[in-house]
Amino acid sequence: MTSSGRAADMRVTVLAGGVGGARFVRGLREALSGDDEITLVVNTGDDLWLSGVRLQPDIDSILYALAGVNDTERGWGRAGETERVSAELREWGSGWPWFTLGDLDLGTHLARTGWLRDGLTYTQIAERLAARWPIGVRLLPMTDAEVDTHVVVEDGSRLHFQEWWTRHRAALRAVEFQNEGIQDAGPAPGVVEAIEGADVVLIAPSNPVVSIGPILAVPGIREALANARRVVGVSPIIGGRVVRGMADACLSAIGVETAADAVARHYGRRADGGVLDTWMLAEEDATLAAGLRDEGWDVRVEPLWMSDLERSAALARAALA
Ligand code: FO1
Repeated sequence: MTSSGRAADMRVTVLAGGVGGARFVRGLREALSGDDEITLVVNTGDDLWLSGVRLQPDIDSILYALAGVNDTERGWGRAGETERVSAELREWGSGWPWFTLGDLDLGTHLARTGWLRDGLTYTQIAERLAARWPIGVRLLPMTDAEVDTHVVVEDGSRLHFQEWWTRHRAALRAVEFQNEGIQDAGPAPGVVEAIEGADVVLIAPSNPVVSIGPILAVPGIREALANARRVVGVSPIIGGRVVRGMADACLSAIGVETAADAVARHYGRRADGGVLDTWMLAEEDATLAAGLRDEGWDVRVEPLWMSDLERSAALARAALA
């Protein structure tokens, strides 16, 4: 038995985006023992080509956070970062002046791009990146295909997701998110097996639209979830507000209210053709539980603030329970 009082050798698969996903997984890693197996299926819908290199922001955010080399202040990139190359790229007019490629972070992008040119897949590259630090989890991209997200805004123009998100801070009213080419993509090798073979699949409190949305949109992943043993989702909304990021702008674009029960209904119950068996919502949103229960939902009300590692671990334990 582990310290949490349950049998060892548990297999847990998490569907996750970047920063919120990383916090949740750090807690999960803390809550589980070394005999347990954690597989992360990570969103790659935020990916982009810039100045000739391939960026995978969610993969990198999770990798850096689990390795303990992330910039906790800024929320993305490496700790102790310098920006000499980025300044030089700006002088050349290469890339986007509002988007910074840190020098250490660029090392990751250069390595990845070199491996891509050598013919490696994103799955193989994630494995190589993860081998650098003892991160204690298996990191899988959701797909080996490139499915960069584009955002159609009110005036009909179409921007790369990163331009909408970082340059415009999600302030241009989005009317549609398009994961280019996703209909022809398939789950990366190992993803379906990780979902179907897990004791429990957890949907991290990541952005439901642009982090979890692309993962669920990869053909074959919803089908794998339908065959999973148990699927538990954690609300990214606490007290009617998004915990971080600008998920409210994404939710309103797809006509979903920024509320914990609305996000649950957006994912749907497996019994009704959705993806979840259980929904965890915050104590601050406890009044929403009754309505969901009336609709047949299995709802757990828990403290959801992941303000430190112990609280993240407690949340992970609650999700596993
Ligand atoms: N976010 C910013 O707000 N400004 C940036 O210049 C920026 C650069 C950047 C470079 C690499 C990387 O992996 C992430 C970066 N981010 C930056 C974060 C990123 O745009 C988003 O927060 C995520 O993609 C949304 O999950």
